[in-house]
Amino acid sequence: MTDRAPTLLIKTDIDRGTAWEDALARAAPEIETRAWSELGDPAEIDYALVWQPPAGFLKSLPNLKIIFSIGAGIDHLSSDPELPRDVPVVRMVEPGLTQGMTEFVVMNVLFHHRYMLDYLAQQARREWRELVQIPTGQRAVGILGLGTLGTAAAEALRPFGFPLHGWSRTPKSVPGVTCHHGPEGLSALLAASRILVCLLPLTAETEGILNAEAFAQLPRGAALISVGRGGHVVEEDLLAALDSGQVGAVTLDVMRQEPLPPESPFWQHPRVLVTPHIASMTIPESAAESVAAAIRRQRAGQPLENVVDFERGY
Ligand code: NDP
Ligand code: OXD
Repeated sequence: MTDRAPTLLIKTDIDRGTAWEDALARAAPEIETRAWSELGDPAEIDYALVWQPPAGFLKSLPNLKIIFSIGAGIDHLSSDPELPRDVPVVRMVEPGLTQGMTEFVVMNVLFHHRYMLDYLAQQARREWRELVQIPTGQRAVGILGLGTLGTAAAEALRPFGFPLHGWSRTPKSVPGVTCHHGPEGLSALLAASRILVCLLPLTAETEGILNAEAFAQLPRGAALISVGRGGHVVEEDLLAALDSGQVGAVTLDVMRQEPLPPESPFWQHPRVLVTPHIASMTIPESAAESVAAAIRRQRAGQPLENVVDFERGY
């Protein structure tokens, strides 16, 4: 037995100074935090809070009790062939991350609904021209993924009056949303969606789901907001759909290769808005509460929430 404090190792995504350490000291003063650069004895690490740890690293921590993903997505962990499968992985569910994604989705739905790509192009040409605006009631929005983030986005979009559709793996009921599920429910969602938002996790089943077949089922000129993972999009198919006008406008926040290579045609495409995977970010101040709550549950022998099921892939 040891009386040392339970220790949490932190490997962050971007440099946030001591934001995580400070937030965890407030939320869980009983936990010792250790920065990535101060690992010390691997046997002393009880918990790891990580984004893109080097493959094989987590296996080298013999007393690990929980792996916390700093992101909602866990593909940065499941891609590690040596990820210890006997240690629960908890994905990030925290109000700051949800709020950020909600803001980004609402902003981009409104951006495309109000033809802002066209107006930016007109401004570049010094062209003063009004485009005929349709009401929100005539612009259905389809959301692929009705989980934490997709549901929050749908709830935030509801007051604007867009007809809303959502798609999940299992049946769902979300007020004000026509819910579809399973492979058999996908076509109906696509056929309805004048704006399509992808908020799916990247799994074996969802890889490449935004392909030529899917684009062909959208109403002509539909907009796409891709905020799940770059691996959902078959990039050549998207370029072809843009060139034919089948897809009319796109927001791409996530890419197959990040950073997006300089030679990518998406950078210069007049119908594409590129953002560098910033749709949302985990906020240490609010996320520390979720991490602290999970550690307390584990220490009290209670079941953990938001544990990744590697069979289903998310
Ligand atoms: P959740 O696990 O809460 O929700 C995932 C949703 O996708 C669920 O509704 C699930 O269905 C559905 N789903 C999964 N597989 C399938 C399938 N094969 N067919 C149909 N539906 C499926 O995840 P979050 O909402 O928290 O996050 C979603 C994703 O958003 C993350 O995995 C990440 O990739 C991305 N993300 C991107 C960010 C960015 O900055 N761009 C920031 C944060 C997240 P069911 O409800 O039946 O389980
Ligand atoms: C996430 C992300 O998965 O930031 O949370 O992409």
